[in-house]
Amino acid sequence: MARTSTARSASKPRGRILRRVGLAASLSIAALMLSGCSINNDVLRFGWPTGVTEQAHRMRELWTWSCIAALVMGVIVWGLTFWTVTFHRKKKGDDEFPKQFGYNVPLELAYTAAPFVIIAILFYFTVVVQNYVTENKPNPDVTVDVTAFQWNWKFGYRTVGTGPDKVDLANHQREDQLKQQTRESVEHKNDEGEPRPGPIQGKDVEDLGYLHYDRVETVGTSTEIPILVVPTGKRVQIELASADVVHSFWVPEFLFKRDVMPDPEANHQENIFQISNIDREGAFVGRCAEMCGTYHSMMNFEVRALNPQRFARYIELRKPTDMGGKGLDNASALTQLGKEDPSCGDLCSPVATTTHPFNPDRTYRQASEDTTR
Ligand SMILES: [Cu+2]
Repeated sequence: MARTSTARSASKPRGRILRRVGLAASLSIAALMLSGCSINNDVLRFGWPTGVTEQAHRMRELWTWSCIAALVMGVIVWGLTFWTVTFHRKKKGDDEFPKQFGYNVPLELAYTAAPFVIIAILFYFTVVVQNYVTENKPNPDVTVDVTAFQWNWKFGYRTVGTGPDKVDLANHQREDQLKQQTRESVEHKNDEGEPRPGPIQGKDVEDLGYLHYDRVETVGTSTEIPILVVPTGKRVQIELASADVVHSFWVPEFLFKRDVMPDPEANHQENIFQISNIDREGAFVGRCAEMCGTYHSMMNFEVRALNPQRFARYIELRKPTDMGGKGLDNASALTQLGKEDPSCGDLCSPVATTTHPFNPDRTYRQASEDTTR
């Protein structure tokens, strides 16, 4: 009898504590949910870097909601742990252990099933976002060829515009020529005069007939960082290929990188991806993210996002004269654009503003802060 009344009197403050803890937890969750309308703030980024593409924003939302889900689970687990160690400990003077819950089948089934449900939910949303990020839609506004080589980049415009305004800038003549040449020069014959398979998927390493060439190209050198100019607010398709070893195209602000393989088709690689929308003008550094040899660390480039009007003018300035353009190179076109549109400022700088050429002298030994850029 005495024991029951003690338990009843103890249950009052205990109930109050539990109610307060419950209230605090639901208030915090409600605060998080309400701020979900604008979850793009520093706290709810949970350390996620700032991206500039729609794809990057979708990945960040997945990260934010995953963190919130993990925190909710954390609060529940911490709450249960706290509740157990506080209210279900062996009391002083008690001869027996508190009630034990070992081998409680429904309970054990529940906490075995719960993690699977959580994994299934996380998996579902991950697949949804991943499908969005890797989705390629027909008729992108701009198609860019990216060719990686030891140790720099070549950017070319394959098509610009859509529908009747679409301009084909591919250099088909050069591509056909190259295919013909490489086929002739690399044809291997065995002693009986029959074709002999080469070392890469039956092709010779010298067979570069898969590479794309365009009539407007920007090639990086050891003294010039290549700049890839693209429009904001437009769907940009990027087609990757390497002229030698495996490289990787990485623009940190896109929060996306993809390996750049030689002969992607023969290597069964999906070498095409799209950026549905770059949401602001700016200069963004790009890097090779695959260890590709001696000067790998120097394989930087810059993405310059310009508004569609500026981009259209840039393409006009760069287009070959026989296509009605001015036939300027990248630096001259940007300089000219800056002259015509002084408000362009650094966006029209003829040289990269986010990184600079490295010293390719292998005997150069002086450490400098610059090497970290
Ligand atoms: Cu590389």
